[in-house]
Amino acid sequence: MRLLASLHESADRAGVVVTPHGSLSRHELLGRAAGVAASIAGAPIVAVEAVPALSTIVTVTGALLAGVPIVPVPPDAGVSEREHILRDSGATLLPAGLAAASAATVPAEPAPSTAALVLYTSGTTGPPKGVVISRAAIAAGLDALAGAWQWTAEDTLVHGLPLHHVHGLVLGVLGPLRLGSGLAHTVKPTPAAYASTPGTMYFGVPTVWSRIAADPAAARALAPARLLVSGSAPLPVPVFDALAALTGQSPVERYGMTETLITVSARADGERRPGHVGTPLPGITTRLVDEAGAVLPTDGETIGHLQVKGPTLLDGYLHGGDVRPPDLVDGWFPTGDVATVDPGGWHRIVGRASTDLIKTGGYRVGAGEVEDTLLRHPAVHEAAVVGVPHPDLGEQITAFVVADPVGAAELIDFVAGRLAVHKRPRVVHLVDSLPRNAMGKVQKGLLTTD
Ligand code: MLC
Ligand code: AMP
Repeated sequence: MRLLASLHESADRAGVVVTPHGSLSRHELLGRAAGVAASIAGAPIVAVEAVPALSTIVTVTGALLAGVPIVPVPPDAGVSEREHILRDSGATLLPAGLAAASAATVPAEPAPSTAALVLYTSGTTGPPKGVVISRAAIAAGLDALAGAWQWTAEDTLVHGLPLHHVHGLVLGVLGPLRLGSGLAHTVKPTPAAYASTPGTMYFGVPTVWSRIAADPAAARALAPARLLVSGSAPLPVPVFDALAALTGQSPVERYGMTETLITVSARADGERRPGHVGTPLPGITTRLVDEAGAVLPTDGETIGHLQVKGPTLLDGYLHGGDVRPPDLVDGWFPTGDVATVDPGGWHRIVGRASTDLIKTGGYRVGAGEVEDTLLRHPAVHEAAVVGVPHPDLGEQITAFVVADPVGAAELIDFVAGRLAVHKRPRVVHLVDSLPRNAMGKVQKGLLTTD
């Protein structure tokens, strides 16, 4: 089956991909994407400015038709992050509105093992790394979700998530294009936009759901939907409960990573358990291990490092033009998350093993890259960045800085201008010194915001 099967197989439907600024039928999308494919055929790798617009969807679809790996560049990326992504990937940046003429000839389907996407994502230190994801992984991941969520061509998916991550792009765009559902992209994931856009499935990160839960009229407008899906970060139990009360249905939670796609989920026809992310999707196996790698019991209480195995795993990280395979342990990918699993297979994500990976508004941000950027400001001598629990964002990026006299706003703008805007610290504490241990390492646990 072709990766974007519905584009080739489904009967056309008017306005199958819709944004507030326009719409495309499947036929129009296929023609325009085939035009893009013809204009980039043979390129080793391309990049696109992933603005939330039809043009991005056309360009990504064209690259997938051509079998050319594509790097979606965050549209709010500052100079340093943009330069890093383009230099590291070696990709040519195509304009979002690549003015290619429509074409009638669709290229032959590339091999399933071909790289489809390179998604840049943060590690604990250093600049973001390019995660290489194959067509086969995307196909397997979407088919597993189709089963778990009973996601069919009868559905209309609504979301307004960014188009440079797994959630908004792989699930939120490639899902409808493979499975045949409609897609309404609201450009921004606001409560008002979701409430005014009819659909059967709504995707959001917990920050989106928490804002909807705080807007009862908007939440009630989603009552007719078939599925409200939350992922990318922990959904607070009070938000789960508020959504259930206001919409008459409990949200479906699912868990995943850029490197693994979605691996664990609640099912459309099954239980939805607050504070839990569900059971492994078909084809995925999971296990908990201790620090030494010994397998731990799945008794619902024992906390261990979560590892996953299956067909949705990354090919590797892009490195100097090569794909460096991930550090798998006998085929198991170490997620970096700590979890419990109960005898029925229900997973509860307890947190991350490292405090240096922050999840803010559903975005993954490495403390190291924010610290490195702050240190490039001439007034800054030392910097330590942490994620502080936050009711709206999950975690709020908070910086502790030893510096010559400088305003917090200047440092925030300095980071926002160099990295993606959402990587900016929302709060900067100017301090006399950072707490360090005898080895000179910053003791982040001792940083307090009082
Ligand atoms: C603010 N802005 C600035 C600025 N401060 N611009 C420049 N300099 C500054 N100092 C601007 C921003 O550009 C933006 O402009 C506006 O202010 C608001 O920005 P914000 O405050 O950062 O937005 P916020 O409301 O906090 O966003 C919340 C959110 C967002 C939920 C909408 O965090 C979001 O879209 N999250 C989704 C993340 C996601 O998709 N993650 C999936 C990862 S995949 P403007 O013009 O834009 O309004 C994954 C796998 C899986 O995790 O399991 O799914
Ligand atoms: P990213 O690579 O940006 O996709 O981030 C992946 C990380 O997001 C995971 O390692 C988890 O820490 C977190 N995550 C994703 N989904 C969930 C979820 N449903 N609950 C808790 N954490 C999640």
